[in-house]
Amino acid sequence: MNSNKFLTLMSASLVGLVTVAAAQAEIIKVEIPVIEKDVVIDNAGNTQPMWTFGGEIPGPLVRVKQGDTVDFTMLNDKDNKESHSMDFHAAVVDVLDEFAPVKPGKTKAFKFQANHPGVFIYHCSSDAMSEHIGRGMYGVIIVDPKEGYSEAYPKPDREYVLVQGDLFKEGTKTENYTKNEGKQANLINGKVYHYDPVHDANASLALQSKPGELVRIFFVNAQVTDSVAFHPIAGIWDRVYDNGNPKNVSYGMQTFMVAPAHAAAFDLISPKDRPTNNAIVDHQMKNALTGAITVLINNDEADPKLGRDGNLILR
Ligand SMILES: [Cu+2]
Repeated sequence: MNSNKFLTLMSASLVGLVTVAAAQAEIIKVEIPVIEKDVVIDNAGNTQPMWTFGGEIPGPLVRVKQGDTVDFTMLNDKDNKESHSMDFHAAVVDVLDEFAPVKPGKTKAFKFQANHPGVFIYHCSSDAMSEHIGRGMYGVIIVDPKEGYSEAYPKPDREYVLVQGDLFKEGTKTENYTKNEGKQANLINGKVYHYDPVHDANASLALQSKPGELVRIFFVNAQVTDSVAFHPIAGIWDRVYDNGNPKNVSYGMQTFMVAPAHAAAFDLISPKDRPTNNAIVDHQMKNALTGAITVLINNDEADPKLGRDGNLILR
């Protein structure tokens, strides 16, 4: 075979491979408006002026699989006062280009390929980033591994997303957000004691599972400055996947430190033979006792709709 012919055959088979890979990966359109508005921040219905992705804290959950391309568009609502931006931690791009802020009434669009599996924060990175994050501009993107589930990364019975954020006092100045001064409470998925009927009589939600089920919690620390010491009281993390990547696994963990703007996936398996409850806390008590406690109820009456079919962030 002459070398030209060989090269032609080689490139033909490479094209074939590329086509097969491309057929599996998808382009996922994600459109999120930025809205500055009063948001309910506790179970009693109190509100505070916040800045949001999509009108809620955290913003909408984005879920893609490894290799997919995210085709993202952000509209900074014309009634807003601030410039805003989008920083996807799952993206490898140019901070001065894709993550640049846009003024009210303007749109920002960019694409990126999600090449690393895991759970990642997204947040606004406009100046001062401390205030934009501190006022609620964050959310979660899950990039499922291209291999799917395996012995190393078993299919869970239920999945939940928990995002811990700060609640600063209304009227906090920009420089105080940066110094972490004026923090009033902790938000779990946007509300103080959101899923804790033990500490808050107004709480109407808790995480639920049946005894023996594998519950996977995608946890994101969206606080401006504080780390989170993530611990399931009356349980042990069966496995922790740092950054949510199945290759970064630790077994039998009690407490796992999650840095600001970091995330991990946590597997919890309750006893099969009895109903139990867990209090999932930030074991830094200054945070737990100001809102960062989540109750997981394990019993046979668990609602089959919770933690399934895309219902990962209970609102
Ligand atoms: Cu912003």
